[in-house]
Amino acid sequence: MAKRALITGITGQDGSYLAELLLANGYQVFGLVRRSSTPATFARIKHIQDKVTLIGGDMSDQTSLQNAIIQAEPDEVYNLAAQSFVQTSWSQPVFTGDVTGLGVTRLLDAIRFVNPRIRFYQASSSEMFGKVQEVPQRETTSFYPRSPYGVAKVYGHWITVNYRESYGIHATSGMLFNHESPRRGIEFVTRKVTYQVARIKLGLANELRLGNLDAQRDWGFAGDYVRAMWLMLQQDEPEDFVIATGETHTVEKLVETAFSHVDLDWKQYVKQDPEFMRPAEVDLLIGDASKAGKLLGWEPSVNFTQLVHMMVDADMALVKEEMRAESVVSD
Ligand code: NAP
Ligand code: F7E
Repeated sequence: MAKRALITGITGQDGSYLAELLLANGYQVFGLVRRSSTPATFARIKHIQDKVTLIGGDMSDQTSLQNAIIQAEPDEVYNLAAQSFVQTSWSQPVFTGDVTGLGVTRLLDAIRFVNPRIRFYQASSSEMFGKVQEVPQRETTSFYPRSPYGVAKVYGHWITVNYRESYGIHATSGMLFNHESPRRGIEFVTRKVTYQVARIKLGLANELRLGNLDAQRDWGFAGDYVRAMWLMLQQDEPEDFVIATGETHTVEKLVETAFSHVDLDWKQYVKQDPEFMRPAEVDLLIGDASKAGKLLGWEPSVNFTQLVHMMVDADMALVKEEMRAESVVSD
């Protein structure tokens, strides 16, 4: 019989890649979606919407989570739903704590009541390492979060460990470093850069306003990282894993790589803007995924330069499409 999986956050970047992967692996896929007052377009999962079952619910609502689990009868639950933008977590700290932190407990408790044999994946984050206590960061590195988002993710991590130890649930925390793709939200720095590079190249814009160019991140490809999530739930025993490329680059290097891919000099277009600086910064992230390599056989297939080029190429095609659509409307 086909395995069944419930994905919270199915409409997000990772949710869409994970749904594709699970469908390809023969799963019956269910996804939790929030109500919206405007017609929901579900842009990232449009191409697979007839193959998945969407269930209404919200991470802040216990009843809806319990109902989703009763309805989906999943073998595996992947908790990807979160208020995931670090900058917003300073302006909406309580909401972030509720959805990104407490939401994990709501979901785990629903699993405990409905069927504690369900396997559970928690989308933990390198933001938990924050002001890093060790370089590179590994599973045993102490946490020092630097944002309300990072603090909420530390809570989500420990409640996952706690439900594993208290109730014997097959619960895993995947500590994933930044991962990106052409489906990345436009507010995150990689996509903000690649989309604006395309607009500048095509004559629609003439500057790119950014915050801290010195921050260093370990950026990988989202398609590789959802494969690691699935592998974690196929292990006999639940364990926590760091997923990362083991390479780090500055935001400035990201900018330079993106602009030079379309033969532009970034220095002519990039302006620093205090609006995009954070109250507390995570200066350096670089992960050691050797445990995942050894136990899961996981390794990344896309490197930094390939990732940036992939995203610039996709945004060049997207902006051209937007220009065509615009000219049809104005005709
Ligand atoms: P994303 O694109 O921002 O997607 C977040 C998803 O969560 C969306 O489907 C969103 O639904 C949903 N969501 C938000 N609030 C919700 C609520 N109250 N109830 C139900 N659903 C809600 O994030 P992502 O990049 O795919 O990341 C997936 C997960 O991994 C997140 O938990 C994130 O914090 C974590 N993570 C991400 C990275 C990374 O580099 N991408 C690294 C480590 C950990 P709407 O479409 O309705 O907004
Ligand atoms: O920022 C700097 C910014 O917003 C990366 C989320 O998926 O990964 C993500 O969190 C860096 C930071 O991602 C701008 O200060 C400079 O140092 O792309 P970001 P993030 O904060 O690292 C982790 C692992 C997650 O778990 C999160 O959910 O880039 N930066 N100038 C900027 N960042 C943004 N967004 N915009 C700028 O203009």
